Amino acid sequence: MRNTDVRNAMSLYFIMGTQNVDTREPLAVLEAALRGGITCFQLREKGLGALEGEALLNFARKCQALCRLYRVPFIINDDVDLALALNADGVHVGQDDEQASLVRKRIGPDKWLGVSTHNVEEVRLAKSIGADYVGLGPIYPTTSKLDASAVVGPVLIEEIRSAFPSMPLVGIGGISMANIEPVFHAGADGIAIISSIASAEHPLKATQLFSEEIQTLLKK
Ligand code: FQP
Ligand code: MG
Repeated sequence: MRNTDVRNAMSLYFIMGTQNVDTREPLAVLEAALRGGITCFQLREKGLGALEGEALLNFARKCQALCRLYRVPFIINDDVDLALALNADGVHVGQDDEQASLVRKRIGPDKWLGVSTHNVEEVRLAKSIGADYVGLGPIYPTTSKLDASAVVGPVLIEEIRSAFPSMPLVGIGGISMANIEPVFHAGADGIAIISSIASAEHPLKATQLFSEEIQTLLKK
C-alpha cells in the first residue's frame, strides 16, 4: 500500500547536494549513506556553486542510478523539470516553491509529492492537494538552510500527528543522534538528515548508528 510505503521510506530520509559534503566526493557520501541504511534520498542542489544544466543532469543521473541499486526512492528538491526529465520517483516542494497543487498536476498521480510545512493549516492544505508526505520543521536550529523559518520543536509533530493520524510525516532541521528520541516520541515516521550524515567524519558509520537507533525507537 502506497501510504505504508511512503511512511516506511520516511524513517531515515537523507538529503544532500554537492554543497553539503565539504571536500568529499558527493557520490561516495551518497553510497556510504545507502550502504548504511537510508530509506529515501532527496537531491537538493542549491546555493553557492550549485551544479546547473548538463552538469546537474549528469550528477543527478548518477545519484539516481545509485539509489536504484539500493532500491531507495529518489526524490528531487524544488526542480520539477529535472524530476520529469529523469523520471524521478518524486518531487519535494516548499511553501515558496512552485505551488504544490500545480506540481501534482504536472507530475501525475504516480510520483510521490512531498511538501514542507510549518503548522497544521499547511498540512491540511498539502493533504487536500494530494501530497504523499509532509516535512515538518525546523524541529531544532539548523545551519544547513540559511533562510530557515522559526524553530517549531517536537511538540508541533504531536499536534499534527493527532490531527492527521495516517499522514506520512518527517521531521527536519538540526536533527542529530543526540536529539532524535523526542522526534519519534512525538509521532514522526522518521527524520530527514543533511549534515549529520554528509558532514560526519564517517558517513557510513553515522548512517548505521542512526538506522539502528531508529529501528529501536520505532518499536517503542
Ligand atoms: N522537508 C523536507 C523533507 N525536505 C526539504 N527540502 C524541506 C523540508 C525544505 O522548500 P523548502 O523545503 O522549505 O526549502 P529548500 O528548498 O531550501 O530545501 F520532508 F523531505 F524532509
Ligand atoms: Mg524548496
